[in-house]
Amino acid sequence: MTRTWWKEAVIYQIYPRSFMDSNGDGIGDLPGIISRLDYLAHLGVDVLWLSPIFQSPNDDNGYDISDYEAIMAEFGTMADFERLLAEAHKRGLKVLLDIVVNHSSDEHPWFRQSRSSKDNPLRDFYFWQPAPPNNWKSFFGGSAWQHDPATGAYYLHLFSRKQPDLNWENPRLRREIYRMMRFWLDKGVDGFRLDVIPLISKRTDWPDAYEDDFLRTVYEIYANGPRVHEYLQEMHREVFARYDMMALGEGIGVTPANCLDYVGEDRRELHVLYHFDHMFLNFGAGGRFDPVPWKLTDFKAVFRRWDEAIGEEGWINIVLDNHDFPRMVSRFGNDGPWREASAKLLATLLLTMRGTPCIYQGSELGMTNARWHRLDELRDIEARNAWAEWQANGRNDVQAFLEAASVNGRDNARTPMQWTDAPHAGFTTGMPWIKVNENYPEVNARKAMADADSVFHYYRHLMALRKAHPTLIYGSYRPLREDDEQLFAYERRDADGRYLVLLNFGEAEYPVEGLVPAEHRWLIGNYAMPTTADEPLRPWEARVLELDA
Ligand code: ISL
Ligand code: CA
Repeated sequence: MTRTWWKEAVIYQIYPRSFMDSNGDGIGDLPGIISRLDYLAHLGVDVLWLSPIFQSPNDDNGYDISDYEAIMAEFGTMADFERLLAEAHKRGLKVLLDIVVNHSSDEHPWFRQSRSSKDNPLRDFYFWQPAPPNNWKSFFGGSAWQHDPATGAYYLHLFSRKQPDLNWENPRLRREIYRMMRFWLDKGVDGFRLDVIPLISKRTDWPDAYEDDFLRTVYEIYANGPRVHEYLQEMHREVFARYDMMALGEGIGVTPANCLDYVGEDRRELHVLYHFDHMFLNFGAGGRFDPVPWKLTDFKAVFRRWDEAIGEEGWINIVLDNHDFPRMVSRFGNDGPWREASAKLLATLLLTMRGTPCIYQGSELGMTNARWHRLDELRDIEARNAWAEWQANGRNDVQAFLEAASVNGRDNARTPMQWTDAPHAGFTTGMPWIKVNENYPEVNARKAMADADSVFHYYRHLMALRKAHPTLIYGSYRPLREDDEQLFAYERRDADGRYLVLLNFGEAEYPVEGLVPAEHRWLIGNYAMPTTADEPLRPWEARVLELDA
């Protein structure tokens, strides 16, 4: 297997709107990020992934781009971006931009022209139909086809009405996109995170979707379209192959069966992608606002299946949360009495699995889901639309909806970064665009940095350990006790070393007899070093041991 920087790196995802506000307007911005680069360098991450920073009317917080080559005015200027890039590079941090090319904003000049008349030269930069050709639904609720009065036709939008899907069948559109990508790479950015990239090729025979199974529709109808690999190979040739860069795909709809088609080293498509199988585990039939319990055995099986599928031939990301999902400690850990222990346990998983880890901002502090008490606290278009849909279906129980949003809503991960115990967690001197999590006096960066036992310092130690023991990066993955509902255990191994990771997903002690060989060295853990090899795992204990080869 080839060794590359993007396999060894740890990525840190910044959601710029909620990271740091420099001018008191309540919205995070690029100068705010610059002011925190020393913090990020101290944490010890290698690559920053910035959620979209391009000009946008913010129907979906920047995932609706109206100019791919301009900076969102609220975030700053191109000069600010160039300074951010230079200052990041000075500290050895690389920068990935989040490029959204499955769709644009309806305010993009391309769409303005496209919608203006049927014979406009840009008409088929988007998908127009005289009437909806199928029953497709949008990710954000309602039909995926929107009537447009200017020409009396319908356009496709898999996300919001303000996010019309781009028509990749059009070679001129593809050329424009590759040119735009080179524009950023020529400026010195180190790669891209490619939003919903498996969706760019559409089934233009327009088959019907499964009425009652949206996720199945995503996997089988929206994603992995007939020309997706042709487009990605072209993109690789026209863009990726010309730079030393990282192309990270958001792998929505990709499965273990087809993942190597995207990231197999011989394919010359993407370098790496992240998948969703464990992220959808607690989605019920009604999606994220219909949460259901998840089981550790199912969670572990996802990691095993993906590792087996990727093998030595490709590479994936390891992701436990991001701006689209609840906070990992609230979801997979325990955000009550065991918040710090379980946040560290999840950090251990994230940083000792095979794959390039993505840390989402604030997880290094053990930030938790917010509680949503009122509808008007919610900001996410997905949540607002979902509530409208509940009502349209005669469900008017506000409390039940807020309960579901508190478990699974995307706003949970979008509350401002908690820097200090000052008002608004030190994120802004003004009024934050979304409420701050109430626990900021307890959970904040200043406090964590001053406490040698904090989640923050545990992340630092783990990242240093990962660099010092490359087996934790490249070594094979062998799961143990796969049927156990409390223990997540595995070995990482190659010619250079052998490691055992033990993770107790629960409050009860877990006996380790039969798991730990007598000869071993304790490397790191979220409790004091055990005094005997057989000491049971304590509540939410994580232990990483080095074994004899
Ligand atoms: O959050 C989801 C819907 O329930 C996810 O399925 C999400 O829509 C999917 O992962 C795609 O996400 C990406 O594209 C969206 C944007 O809203 C998300 O923030 C982005 O990560 C549209 O651009
Ligand atoms: Ca600001």
